Amino acid sequence: MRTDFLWGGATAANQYEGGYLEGGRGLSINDVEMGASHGKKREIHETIHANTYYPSHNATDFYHHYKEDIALMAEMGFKVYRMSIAWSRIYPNGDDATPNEEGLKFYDQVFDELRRYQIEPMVTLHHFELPLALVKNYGGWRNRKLIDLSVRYAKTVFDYYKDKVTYWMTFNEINSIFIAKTPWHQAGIVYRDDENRVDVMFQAAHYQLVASAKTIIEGRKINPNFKFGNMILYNCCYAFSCHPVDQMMVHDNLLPIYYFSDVQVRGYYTNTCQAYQKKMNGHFEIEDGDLEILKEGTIDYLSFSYYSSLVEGQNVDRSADGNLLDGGRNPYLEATAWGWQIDPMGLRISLNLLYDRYQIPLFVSENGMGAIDVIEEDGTINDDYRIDYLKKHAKALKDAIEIDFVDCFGYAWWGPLDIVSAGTGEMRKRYGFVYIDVDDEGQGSFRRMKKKSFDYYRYLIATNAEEL
Ligand code: BGP
Repeated sequence: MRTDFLWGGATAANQYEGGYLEGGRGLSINDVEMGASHGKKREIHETIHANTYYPSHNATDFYHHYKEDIALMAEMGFKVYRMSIAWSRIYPNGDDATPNEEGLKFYDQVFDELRRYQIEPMVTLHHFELPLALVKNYGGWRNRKLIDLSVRYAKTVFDYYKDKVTYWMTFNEINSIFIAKTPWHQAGIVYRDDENRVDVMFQAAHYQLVASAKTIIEGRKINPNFKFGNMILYNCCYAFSCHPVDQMMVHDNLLPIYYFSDVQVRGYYTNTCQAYQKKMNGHFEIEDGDLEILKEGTIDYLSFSYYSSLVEGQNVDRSADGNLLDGGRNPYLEATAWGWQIDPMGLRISLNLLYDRYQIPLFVSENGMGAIDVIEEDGTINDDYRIDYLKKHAKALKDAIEIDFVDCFGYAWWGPLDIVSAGTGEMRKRYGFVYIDVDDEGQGSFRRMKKKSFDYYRYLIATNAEEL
């Protein structure tokens, strides 16, 4: 593997930080989302209800443990740590006249701590964490005003951290607006009875694409050395049979997956975008200047999340699950307890498909498996299943780089320390190499305990995956 390969991990503020009202932070959309047991929908409230558990309020308390946690990342040998900044820590209501100094200070201390261990921060500006006030006062991303409000927030943090952060990402899983069951996470939108839902979705998507491009244009003026990436949810999808119709169904399945990256890499709405607009009968307003902004504000690298693969076709058993996706069962693959099909070769295939399509550097910004971990009598946590998942996906990554000549410069394991599940709000769906003692009701000591996989990832990074 290339010696400068960035091994590391990834988290999101709303799933990890906690301290939801500390340091002047304002409420974000996650703070009114209840937890849910496996498989049920997370209930969204208008306001915070008394005596109700909201997983993001404390999450696993990075806010008070960041020094300890970053030391654990350093002990594993991390070269990069992908994290998000919560907009509502910087502008509590999203549109405040001045930024919240305590919020700026918190992340400044985090970046200084990372610097102590030569860990490169990679910062996501929008990871499903819209300030709640922007939903109430503007209607979320259905409102064009959010373009300039988000660019203003971005310029504030670009300016404040211009000497500490080089790698930035605009929107996490920007294509999830087309894939998730609701646009709440991605766009802070709750559909109104009188509106055309498809048009609202395409309009919000357009505003976010313009915002992403404008953010990049403005960021480059602040520091021309900034490296800007996007982040898409990638759906590795196989045709269930060699029937040509099944293959065409795979093609159609990928239209929303490529919709955003086509614009963010190429700088315009491609035929794929037009095909999806036509397929969905989606219409939206484009204002003068928008297309020029899209053309100029393209990205330097493409990042994506990959967890599992799915099957598409005329006669599939649609009982499989995945990251925001559902689809066909693959009889050749095992699945996690949450039904996500474990497919290391799928990561190699995805890297090839994305690199062939875009020919720009790639970064795996999320990969991992959620599992139920058990603490043995002797206090050990023997997560050999997680070691097996990591080992095989690292091998697939290495093959893509060394055999297929894909230009991939880094890999971030999702949730290197246990964090709250986005989909279900559960803690029992654990991803980490470090167990954090919090349960599905938010109770526990918050004590950090290394799992067996902690030493394996440290070994993998130390040997740069030479001995998989
Ligand atoms: C992606 C998000 C992450 C993370 C991941 C795993 O959609 O970018 O925030 O949550 O999914 O999903 P879950 O947490 O539901 O297991």
